[in-house]
Amino acid sequence: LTVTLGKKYKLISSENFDEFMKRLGVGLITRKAANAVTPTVELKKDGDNFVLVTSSTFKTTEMKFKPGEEFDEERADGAKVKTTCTFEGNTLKQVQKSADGVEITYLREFGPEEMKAVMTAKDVTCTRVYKIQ
Ligand code: DKA
Repeated sequence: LTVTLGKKYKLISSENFDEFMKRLGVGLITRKAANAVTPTVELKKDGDNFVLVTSSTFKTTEMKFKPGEEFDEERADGAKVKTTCTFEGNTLKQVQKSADGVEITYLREFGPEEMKAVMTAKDVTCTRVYKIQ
C-alpha cells in the first residue's frame, strides 16, 4: 500500500459538483449548503480498519471499512447505500449502491502534495482537488 495516511487535505478546487449532486437527486437547499463548504479529508488506520474522515461545517462523516468488505453506509445527503472500498496503489476506490439503482464510484488518489477525487454517477463526473495542510 503506497497511500498517504494521517494527513489532512483541504479542498482547493471543485468541478461539476452541483451537477453530480443533482444526478443523485439531492435537493436545492442541501446542494447550496454542500457547495458552500471547503471540506477536509483524512485517511487513517484504526487497527484492522481504515477510516476516511470528511469534515466540514455542513457535515462530518467517518467511513470505517476493511478493503473488499461490503458495508451499510449513510451518504452525506442521508441516502442508505451499500459500499465497498478497495485500494489500487495510492488510490482508494469506493463504490456505493443505492436502492434506487444509482451506483456511484469515487476514486481518491492520495499523493504527497494533494488528493484528487473523481466521482462518477452514471453520465456525470465531478473532480475535486484537495491540498495537503
Ligand atoms: C467531498 O468529499 C464530497 C463528498 C461527496 C458526497 C456526495 C453526496 C453529497 C450530498 C450532499 O468533498
